[in-house]
Amino acid sequence: MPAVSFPPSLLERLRHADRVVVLTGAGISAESGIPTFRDAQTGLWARYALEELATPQAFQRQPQLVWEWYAWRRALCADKQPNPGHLALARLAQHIPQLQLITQNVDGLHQKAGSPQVMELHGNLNRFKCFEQQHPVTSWAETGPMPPRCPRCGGQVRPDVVWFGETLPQAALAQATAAAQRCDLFLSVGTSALVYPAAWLPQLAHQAGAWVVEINPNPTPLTAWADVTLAGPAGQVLPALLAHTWPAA
Ligand code: BJW
Repeated sequence: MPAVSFPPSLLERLRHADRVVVLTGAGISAESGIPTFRDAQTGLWARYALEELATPQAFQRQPQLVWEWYAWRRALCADKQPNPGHLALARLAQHIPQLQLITQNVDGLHQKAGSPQVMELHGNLNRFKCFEQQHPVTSWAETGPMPPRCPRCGGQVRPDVVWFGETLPQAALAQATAAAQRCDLFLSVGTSALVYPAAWLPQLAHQAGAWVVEINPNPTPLTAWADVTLAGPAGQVLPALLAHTWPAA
């Protein structure tokens, strides 16, 4: 990675910020070995169109295919560990009086890294509910048909993630929106900023007067108007940003 330079004004703002919001996407977990979604070669959607996998209609059409895709992803994520980017964000919480970490990721790596109060906008791969009634489901017989059946209503079990066309958890979204509207600094890390409503959050923060900082090796729709762009992998940029901001820590 070419050396990323940190504008002194950014370091100063971060050092004195009371309220920081961090929004993460799949890119922060790339250095842990979890593929992102939209990479044309290696992305999670390289083999299938997203509408074949990440919509309620796809599950209704081909429940077994969708179930197996998520089972494959659960297995892929099971042994993955937080990388220096996740760990730096967990440490950031110790410096900032009010830090809200909002993630679009479903892999649980921020929690594994020790970040407090992680807000999951798109659910979690390791949580399940039934398709019809949303009953939480925690276990099933591995020998039966897949997807398994809900013990309460007999409906098909699905991962508790948010598919296209589904609403996000409303309380979390309201809290995320409020946090974006009153933060001093908004960090967008490892997201293509293409998927709404998450992609609105940095825009709301910007409109409310916060500085928006993007960390991503590739340009996104945010790059054109972000106050600072740090072009590089999160696992390198975030630890360096902390080291420059709090050199003695
Ligand atoms: C690195 C790196 C490194 C690589 N370091 N970076 C308004 C306008 C337009 C459309 C809509 C709108 N409102 C709603 C919509 C429709 C739709 C939408 O947004 N469509 C767009 C695609 C156009 N949104 C929805 O349907 C949402 N629901 C909703 O709004 O409900 C109300 C409603 C319903 C019906 C009609 C209208 C309104 C739900 C969205 C749910 C998204 N779900 C998924 C799947 C979750 C489950 C699963 O994991 O399978 O969430 S889709 C997928 O995309 C996943 C991700 O969380 C999400 C975002 O992707 P992310 O994280 O940004 O990953 P990538 O791969 O795109 O990017 C990775 C980035 O990392 C890249 O930029 C790399 O460069 C970078 N990177 N290495 C740092 N080392």
